[in-house]
Amino acid sequence: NGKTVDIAINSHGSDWYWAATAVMVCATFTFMGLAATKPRQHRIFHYITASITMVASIAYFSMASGIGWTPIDVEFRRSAPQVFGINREIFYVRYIDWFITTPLLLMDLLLTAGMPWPTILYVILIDEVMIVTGLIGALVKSSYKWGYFTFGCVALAYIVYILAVEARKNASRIGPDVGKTFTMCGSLTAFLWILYPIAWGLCEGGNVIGCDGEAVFYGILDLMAKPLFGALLIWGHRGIDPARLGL
Ligand code: RET
Repeated sequence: NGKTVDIAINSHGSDWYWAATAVMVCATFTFMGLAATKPRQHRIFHYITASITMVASIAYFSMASGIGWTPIDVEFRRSAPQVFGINREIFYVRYIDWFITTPLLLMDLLLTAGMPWPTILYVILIDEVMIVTGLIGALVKSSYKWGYFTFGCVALAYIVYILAVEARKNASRIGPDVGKTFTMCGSLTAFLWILYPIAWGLCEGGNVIGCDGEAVFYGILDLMAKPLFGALLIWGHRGIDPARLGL
């Protein structure tokens, strides 16, 4: 489509997206390999974490190949004429990835904190609301997109509250090692997740950053929120018996 902004997709796709795909694939095999070194009843966090990077591998493979996006009309922006055409690439495949992987990330964290199932399921529902409102907002042309964005931000505020207050309390009650692992992975998550709506506002929302900038911004966030997060979580669980978490 000649009217969209150049996102460096050519005969072999996008190098940056291919590099991120490679990292996601390597992380998946590493987490699966580590699972194989443990007895079956000690593999739950390996399985969840490997699933996260597995799904991300396919999402990044799609984006690297120039698949999974649609052009959406954007507003003219005199201050940043370089970043827009008549329309802009919106990678809806990101949201399919997030719809599957953000609940798994929350399961990693909330199971570590030993939270009860009803709470976990409710937080996951709110998380799905956040992702779906983000997708709809990205596809809406008019300024109503900011209404969807606001719903998503309220959902995120609730999730961050559960992580920062309720789950943290629960984790430290189980033991100092569990508390430490949860605090490390939970803080990283709370910090990174708050940056996603900022990226959204500058990319899909306000069209302030171009498509290459979007690829780098979301890409770095995704690499820290999935492979780095996963490595820290699995490392944190090295001395923790899942039976102590009720698993
Ligand atoms: C959106 C826009 C609507 C408002 C909010 C958002 C938050 C998204 C988040 C995404 C996290 C993704 C992760 C991916 C893993 O790699 C949907 C951008 C609040 C928090 C962790």
